[in-house]
This record gives sequence, structure tokens and C-alpha cells, in this order.
Amino acid sequence: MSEPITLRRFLTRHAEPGGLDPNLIFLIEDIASACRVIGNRLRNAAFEGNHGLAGDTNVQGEDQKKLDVIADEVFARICESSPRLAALVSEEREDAVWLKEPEGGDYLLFYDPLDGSSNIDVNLSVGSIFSICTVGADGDRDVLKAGRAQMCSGYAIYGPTMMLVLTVGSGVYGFSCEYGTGDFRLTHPRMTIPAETSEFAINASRYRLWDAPVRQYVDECLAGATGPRGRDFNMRWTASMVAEVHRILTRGGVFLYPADDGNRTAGGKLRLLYEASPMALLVEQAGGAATDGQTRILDIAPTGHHQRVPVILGSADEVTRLTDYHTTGATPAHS
Ligand code: AFP
Repeated sequence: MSEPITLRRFLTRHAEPGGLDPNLIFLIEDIASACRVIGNRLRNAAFEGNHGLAGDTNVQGEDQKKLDVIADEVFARICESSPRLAALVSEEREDAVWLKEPEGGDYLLFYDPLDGSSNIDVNLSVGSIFSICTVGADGDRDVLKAGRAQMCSGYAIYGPTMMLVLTVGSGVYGFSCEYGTGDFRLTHPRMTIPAETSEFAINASRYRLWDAPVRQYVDECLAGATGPRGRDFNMRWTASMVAEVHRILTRGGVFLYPADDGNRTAGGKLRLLYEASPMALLVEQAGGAATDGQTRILDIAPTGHHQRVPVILGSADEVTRLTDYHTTGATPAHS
């Protein structure tokens, strides 16, 4: 059996159409290096005294874990020397960090260095999410890009196997980190999300806070084979968006973090630029769909670096059904 190709070989020979800009390849390789380092720091966290809180809060008022801070520093340190990277926007930093005077065609990197970090101390899967856009014109310091402008997005998942999953705008590809060499090798070509699913993911403890369309949807799933959906549904919740999206890219499903009475004033729970948008691009590239309930996530015009949005993503049929419930409020026919 021939060896699966490396990330570099994929990016230089297998990306289409017409090949990728070498500076984009350098940046993606830097991101992969950062994720490899973060994976190692996670693995050794107990020995290095890096479990627990950092004792500070981030710009969004959330308690930072020591590893949130470490992962953010690793991302910035490794990526900032990438030749045409103009700016970084991180979950852990209030403002964009400009690395050079922006020129048209330079890159902007958005990242959540450690998503699902409340799972670290209980040793469950966490991840890093990233998104790359370009600077429009020389001197343009606008980093509020709609998701459809992304050139590339992806995540690293630190699970039983460390993986890097990405799209450069044409399909979704998963690379597993080989133990020993540390190489990311293509093990999951053309990941696709089936349109149909019988699995959903939502934090059900928020049931009392949900709007009617979400309650209706979940009630119907829970009613199972004798309810309006006519079949049984399974439920999963890992509290780590990377792990949820990875499961959906692997076997289908739908993930919801909707607007509810507890998060509506903030706009939702998940952040648009470095959580919802990159995941929405991956999900669409894999044949799924992503919406805030009314609007395609990739069409939302951002208004702030740390803007939050409601998120519903995954298997297209379920996302369409949920969008219908939100837009028409109609009680659907059996299916
Ligand atoms: P943390 O990074 O603070 O653990 O948040 C993770 C997250 O943003 C996302 O990855 C999960 O889907 C969601 O929050 C979990 O939210 P709940 O705490 O409501 O389960």
C-alpha cells in the first residue's frame, strides 16, 4: 500500500484549480506547525503544570485557561513570520494585530487557538479553528470579512488521533498526524456530509430558553418512530464545536447553538469570524449547510471582531427543515 501523501504534497500538487499561491501554502504549513506544537503542549500539560485557569479573563469576559494563553502565543509566534501575513485576529486578543503595512493580496488569519477548552481538564477532545482571507487593496485595514470571502478554513482536532481538516475552497480533506514523524498525511479525502441524518447535537439543558422553532424541532426528534418524524433520533453533545463538526463531517448530523433567551443580547454563543464562518465553509464544501436560522452564515456581514451569531449546521435536509421552522413557523408534514 502506498503511503498517504503529505500536507505539503497535497497543497503543492493536488490543490486546484491552477495551484495555490506559494505564500498561502507557507501560511497553511505554519498553521499546521502551530497545531502540532499545541497538540504536544496538550499532551504534556499535566507534566508542565499547565492544567487549570490562567487567572485572567479574555476580551469576552471568559476565564482563560493556561492552555488558551499558551495556544494563542504559539499560533502568533509561529505564523507571524509568514511572508505575506498582514494581520492576526484571535479569540484571545481584543484587537487585530497588524504585522506589516497591508498590501492587496496579503493574508489575514482569524483563529480560535483552543476551542472547547473547558474540556481540557477532563481530557476530552478540543481543537483549534482557523480561517484565511485576503486584504482587498494596499492600505486596507478592514478585517470584517464575510465568510464567503474565505480562501481557506479548517481546524485541528486533538483527539485520539491529532488531525488537520481543511478546505482551500474545493472539497474538504482530512490529514492525520503520523506518530513519530509528526507529518500530516491525507487519510480522509473528500469528506462529505450526507443530506439525511438521524443524529442531532444541542445543549439540551437550555431547553427552557429556546425559541419555539428549536423546541418544535427537538421535540419532534425526541418523539422518535411514533412521532411526526417517523424515526428514532440519536443525540450527542461534547461541548467542543470542533469535535461536533468533526463527527458531522465523518458520519453526518446536525449541530445547533441557536439564539435563546440566555444569549440573545450577546447575539448568540459562537463567534462569527473564527468559529461560525470557518466551520460554515467546511460544512458547505462537504455538501452540508450552515445558517443562523434565517441567513446563510457565509453571507452574514460582520460588525465586530468578536461578534457572536446563532449557528445551525450540518446535514442539508435537517438545516433546511430548521430554517423553514424559523422563517415560516409552519408545522411541517410528517417525514
Ligand atoms: P469553551 O472554549 O469556552 O469551552 O467553549 C466552547 C464552545 O465555544 C463551543 O466549542 C461549544 O460548542 C460550546 O462553547 C459549548 O457550550 P456549552 O458550554 O453551552 O455546552
